[in-house]
Amino acid sequence: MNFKKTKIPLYIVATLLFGLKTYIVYRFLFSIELENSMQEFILFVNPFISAFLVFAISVWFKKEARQMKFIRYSALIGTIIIYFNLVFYRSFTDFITVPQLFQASNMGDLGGSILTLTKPYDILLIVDVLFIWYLSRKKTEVMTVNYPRNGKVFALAMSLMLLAGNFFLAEMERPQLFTRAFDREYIVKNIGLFNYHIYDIALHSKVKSQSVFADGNELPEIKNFIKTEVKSEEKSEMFAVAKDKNVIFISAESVQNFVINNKVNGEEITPFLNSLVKDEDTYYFDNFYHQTGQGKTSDSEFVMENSLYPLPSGAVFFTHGQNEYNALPKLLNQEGYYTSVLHANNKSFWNRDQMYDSLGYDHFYGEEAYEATEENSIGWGLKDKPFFEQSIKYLQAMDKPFYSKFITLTNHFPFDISKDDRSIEPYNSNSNTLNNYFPTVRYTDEAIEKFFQQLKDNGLYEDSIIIIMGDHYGISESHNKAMSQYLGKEEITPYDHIQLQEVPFFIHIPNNGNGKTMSQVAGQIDIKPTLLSLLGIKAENDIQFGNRLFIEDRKGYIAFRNGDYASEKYISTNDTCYNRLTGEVLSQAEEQDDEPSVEQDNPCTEISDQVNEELQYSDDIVYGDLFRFVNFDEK
Ligand code: GP9
Ligand code: MN
Repeated sequence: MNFKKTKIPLYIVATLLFGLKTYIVYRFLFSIELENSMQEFILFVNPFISAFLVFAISVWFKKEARQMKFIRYSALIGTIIIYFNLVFYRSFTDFITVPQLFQASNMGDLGGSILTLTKPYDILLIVDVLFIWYLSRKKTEVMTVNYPRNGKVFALAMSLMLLAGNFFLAEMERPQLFTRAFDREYIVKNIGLFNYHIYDIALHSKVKSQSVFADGNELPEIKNFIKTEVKSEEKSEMFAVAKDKNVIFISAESVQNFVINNKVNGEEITPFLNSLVKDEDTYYFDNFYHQTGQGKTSDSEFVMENSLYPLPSGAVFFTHGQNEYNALPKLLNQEGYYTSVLHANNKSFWNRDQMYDSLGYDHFYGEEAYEATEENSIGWGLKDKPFFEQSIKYLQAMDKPFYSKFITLTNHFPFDISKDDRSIEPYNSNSNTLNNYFPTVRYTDEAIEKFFQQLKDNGLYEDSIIIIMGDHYGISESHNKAMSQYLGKEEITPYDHIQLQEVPFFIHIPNNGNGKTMSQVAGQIDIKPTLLSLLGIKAENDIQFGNRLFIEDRKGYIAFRNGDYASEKYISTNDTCYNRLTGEVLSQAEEQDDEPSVEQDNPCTEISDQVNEELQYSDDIVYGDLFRFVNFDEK
């Protein structure tokens, strides 16, 4: 490149000024949590990269005036975007999303309070814009560039390389940042506000385009399937046993069923949950599976409250938070329940703030409803014991009956716990994850025990039923070696892997007296119909894929998101059909000459076909947002 005079191109100056401003805003005006120096670094570089990406486009304009105009207006529009996000953030502790932009009520509220949400120093946001504006008008001579073609291509290549570098760092810091998409704050933190908006627009255009052609004519077929294959007319003896009782639902983070009635280093892992197994007021399901996909906790919430399946990829909470649902909180609201979620984490995590509105929740007690200090927090935040303790006052103040969902946090990967909180010692294997899992599971067990006591002490126990569910696995396949050592097995086979997807499920009904262990195959999909039945709510028009757990006439299988399943007789996984009770291989697809052989007499095939049909129908409902065409109140 030949430059006649030394020039400082405006697009570079603008990049530095605007980038610096954006960084200051991220760092000091949004409260973005930074956990390590890598995150600090990414947050520092991404504003400059984003700014360069836009301003460098200017080199393609031939006319000086056009170049300057482009830079001026880009800086102005960028600043307006920052400002609106800032105002929105001050009100919702979240970043603007496309659907929120079109949600009149949200924006209406904001419009009214925009002045109160603006701080005097916000005016400083315009300083760099004014300066860029000034330079672009007065110093055109030195500021414009007139690159030959290869110079322009160089600027473009540079932009793309920087962007790729940014994405690479982000992916390293947060694997599956985009496919799992768990939190807007993470996305903004890693790729910046502007790239986040582009991502958000792309996501919602995709979601919209999938639902825009749906017109509800798929519904009769789906309803017919549910009528013939899923629902049952059988009366349940348990119908209405908990009528008008409060429902306290505990989603126990990462607690798997293998810890129940099991020991580590000779010590019981979950003495309290074990005592519930024997308790006469408790129904314990010992063949109960989680059915989550990539959306982890949020998927488990979705399955259990809708009795629909999560999605094959991504988290449905994130991608379809604006759909219409006929969820448990909504149905309970109609019956006069006050519905809420209590979870001491940031509200935008898993897009919960939006999704909980769509599910019909009255209130979400998030991070800010709790007092978290350095002493009472660990890992992901507030520890489970103070979490339950601080929640009691909210339960006391609630209108009765209430439905309250508690989501615990301490037993989350990487299973951190301080020595003081540790009642049992870690296991000893090559996996620190598995080793540390046991003491944190025990901590959660103790937290739940204390919570039972607090409910009793505060007069909340007698009128409530308490449900405890493990949300999903805590120990992934990568720890199979350590797991086989712990379980005393030679290896973890695909059959064992499916059995390890069992999570504990308890229904505790004070003064019931008939509690027992129930061993039918059950899963999170069954919770909604079961709970409605216990509360004496019929919801006859509901469209859902689960069964009531206290009747005999059931589907008899639990489908997993990938098409595997566990039925009363079989487990189907990895192209193999197993006897569920013995683990014996009944049929295996053999691959010969790269062609799968025709399977003969595979006893698993029949249910497999039905599982796939069912998953497809559930996906049709979610992708097509089909419930907008259903009137669930119709008699
Ligand atoms: C986050 C908590 C954990 O709020 O629910 O989510 P997970 O990583 O288990 O899905
Ligand atoms: Mn979880």
